[in-house]
Amino acid sequence: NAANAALDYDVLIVGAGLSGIYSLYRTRQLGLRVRVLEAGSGEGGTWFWNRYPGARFDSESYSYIFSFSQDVLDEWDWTEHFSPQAETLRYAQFLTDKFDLRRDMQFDTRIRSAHFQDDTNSWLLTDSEGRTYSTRYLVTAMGILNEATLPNIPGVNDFAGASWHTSRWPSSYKEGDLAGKRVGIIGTGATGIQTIQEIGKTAGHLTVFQRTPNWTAPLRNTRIDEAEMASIRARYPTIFKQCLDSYACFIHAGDPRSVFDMTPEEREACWEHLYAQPGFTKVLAVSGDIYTNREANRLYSDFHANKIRQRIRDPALAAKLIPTNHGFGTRRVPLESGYYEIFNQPNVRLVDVRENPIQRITQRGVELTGPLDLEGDDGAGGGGGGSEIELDVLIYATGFDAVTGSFRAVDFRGRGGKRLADDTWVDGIRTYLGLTVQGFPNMFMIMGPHQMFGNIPRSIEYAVDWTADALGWAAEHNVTTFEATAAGMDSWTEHVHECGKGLLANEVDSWMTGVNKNLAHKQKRSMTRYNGPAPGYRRRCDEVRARGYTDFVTS
Ligand code: NA7
Repeated sequence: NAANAALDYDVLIVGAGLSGIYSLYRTRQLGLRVRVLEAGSGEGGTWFWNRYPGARFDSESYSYIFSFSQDVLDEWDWTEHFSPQAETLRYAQFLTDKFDLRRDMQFDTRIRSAHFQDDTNSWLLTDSEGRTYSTRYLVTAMGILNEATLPNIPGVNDFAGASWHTSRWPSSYKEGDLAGKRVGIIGTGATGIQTIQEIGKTAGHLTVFQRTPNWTAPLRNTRIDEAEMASIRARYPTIFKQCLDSYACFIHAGDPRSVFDMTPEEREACWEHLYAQPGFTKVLAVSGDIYTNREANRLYSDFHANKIRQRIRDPALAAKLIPTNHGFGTRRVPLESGYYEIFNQPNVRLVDVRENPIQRITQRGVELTGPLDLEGDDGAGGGGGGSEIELDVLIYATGFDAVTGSFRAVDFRGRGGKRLADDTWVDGIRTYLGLTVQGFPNMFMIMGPHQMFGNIPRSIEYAVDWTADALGWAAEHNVTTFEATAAGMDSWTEHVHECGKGLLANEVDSWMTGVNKNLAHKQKRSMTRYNGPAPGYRRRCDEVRARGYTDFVTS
């Protein structure tokens, strides 16, 4: 219609990661005028940006991708059970090429603001170059781990050597280039662990600055040969069905027994068996009470603590690598390949910065508050006071302003100029279905807060399908405003909080509970994700669609 024709686009999608790729594919099928705006110089999102050595899935490759196209399932081969970054990036590029999506993608375009226009019921986006884009509908596909954060340590910009955040690994720095270098890395989350176990193999000397050890367990990655890929391909329908039926969309079903239904011997045998399996088996195929009952969690944590002790030669070092302030699985459990063994190597040293805090980053390296416990010559100045560890390369594996970070980095303004992060969410995140926000009409969030964070591609696929159906319905009904209600948002938000009750993970600081100690606005926990079962989440959203979107105000 004429009102739509006055706008540049029917739909703008911010982000060309997996969410943006599938959103474009589905929106184009609706015959709408659509464009993807992406800050990077290519598609792939997470897999475009995170190129640090060792970056890979720790979910089975063939379960952690899209199911929507039989052609893609038929044509694409996975070469490893847990795909490395380069292969996953190629998968994103393969999708883009296959469906000829690139002609509607605009790269090197960083959106700075998105303002709802009350008079025309449309969105006006502005990029960092000052260019503007108008659209009826806005789809955010910005990812949940996108805004990198550096540590709030004095002197963070003073280091004179080479330095970067893991999500900005320079293409000029290949793995072998660290050979002979004195390398430091701050952070031992999923990213730090993958990086450390890889660069520890070649770095001349690696110092790991650890504030909180994380629970981690073996990934057990192996290659997939042609015959196995054929068998996986034949099982795709079963694999996706298993994912859809399970709590968090993974292929591993939980153990219906309570930890206390088993004798200590049965438990040990069961956990040993799971520990020997690849992937998240040891995280997800366990008894559910491990994540809700303190005693059950303690027993399982003790099991894993023993495993760590068995793998580290020096008991004092093992003690530093065993988490004490949170139980197993109450933070995201990264999976590793030789992580603990790396610390047995003479070229790798662990510095516990809880015990010996970092005073500042200097021109030459990292200055600690106390003296270093020296074993051999490691270039650190000892003495009675602080100590400086000299480095050639300093890597920040310090994480992200997760989930809401992208909604802060872009200045989102809804009706009446109301801000998203700083007004609507200032006292806690509020959404309707994790897909929409009252006061922000015509805006749909793919992987926004209050979404399922389990198997992310499964969540993306559902959120995009739901959104595309809503867009199709709106186009068909000549709808120019589609907005959640305040009551809907309140009751949904209450439901999300209700689902999160009793989960030990919600009593622990982590990016999943909205905490980032480097950021002033992220000191308190918040409910960032949907904690209920995925089938229940989908049922609720399906019902809203089946009712004909009567939960929304449309006109
Ligand atoms: P995470 O999991 O948020 O980890 C960040 C790490 O950096 C963590 O060990 C932090 O310690 C550490 N950190 C952050 N700031 C500091 C300062 N100032 N001093 C010392 N140490 C610090 O991010 P990742 O990138 O590893 O992983 C994010 C997700 O990406 C991951 O879960 C996967 O799903 C993919 P802390 O624990 O806060 O004490």
